[in-house]
Amino acid sequence: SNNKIQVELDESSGVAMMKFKSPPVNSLSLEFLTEFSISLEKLENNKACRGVIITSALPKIFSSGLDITEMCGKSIEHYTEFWRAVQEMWLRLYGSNMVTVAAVNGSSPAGGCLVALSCDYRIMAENPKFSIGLNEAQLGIVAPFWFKDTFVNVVGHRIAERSLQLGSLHPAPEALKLGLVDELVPEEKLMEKAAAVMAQWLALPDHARQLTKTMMRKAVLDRLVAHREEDIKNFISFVSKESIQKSLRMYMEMLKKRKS
Ligand code: CO8
Repeated sequence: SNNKIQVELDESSGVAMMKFKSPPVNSLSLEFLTEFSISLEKLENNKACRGVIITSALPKIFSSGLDITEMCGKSIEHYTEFWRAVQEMWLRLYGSNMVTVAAVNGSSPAGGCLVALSCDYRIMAENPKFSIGLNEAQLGIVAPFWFKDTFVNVVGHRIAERSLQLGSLHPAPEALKLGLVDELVPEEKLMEKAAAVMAQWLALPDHARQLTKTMMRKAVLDRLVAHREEDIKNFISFVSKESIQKSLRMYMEMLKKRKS
């Protein structure tokens, strides 16, 4: 299927625009993740593409993170397939040879934050109603080690430690202060700014930039590659616990109640 993510490559600039369009909240379901990985792979293998800007086609939400329903009351086989798809997406995005810019035009909790953190540069709309962070602890779950590694590589150990323990969702201005995003711009300027940043990064020779990126990210990528099956087992045993299932169900109920 090719309908949850819009991809448009501008051959003249070598820049692809990738827009998440999976209402209501761009949650990262198995289907979404599969399409995301395939889209990235296609761009990666396309010589005409040197960079990708990732944003949301929905108002107010970049991505609500992993689809919680994929982690509730499903079979071991399903959890295995789902978790492999989460890993695959991250390995492709974090390890991408392309320049990746996240234009965060809405809230971006948990897995949504991971997507942004995995890019080379993050620009966020300056609306303080939009927040971003790895809030797993608030759901009674623990961010996997490679979520944590990615976070530490962006903000450093101390900020990551506090933010992860508290499961903080940081409003845009705070996210900027922490270095969780690189800059804030008025929402209507977001795409223009993303294009300008992309042009700046693409002004360098690809080869040197790519080798440098690999040098910076390889240790963290290799750690998941080396422990991939173990990480899946870990996820399954964690998510299969009745106490965790209960936390996730309560969290989903809280989301629904908050609405009315
Ligand atoms: N998964 C599934 N459904 C979701 C999710 C989600 N992540 N987020 C929202 N929804 C659903 C809501 O339940 C609601 O459903 P319905 O219409 O049937 O009631 C619908 O989407 C719309 O949501 P809201 O009404 O809440 O929309 P708002 O615009 O008011 O708010 C937000 C949007 C801010 C995105 C809000 O929905 C929110 O905070 N969502 C939860 C985000 C979150 O905490 N995600 C964490 C997911 S966990 C993760 O990504 C990493 C897990 C790592 C694994 C650890 C090992 C176990």
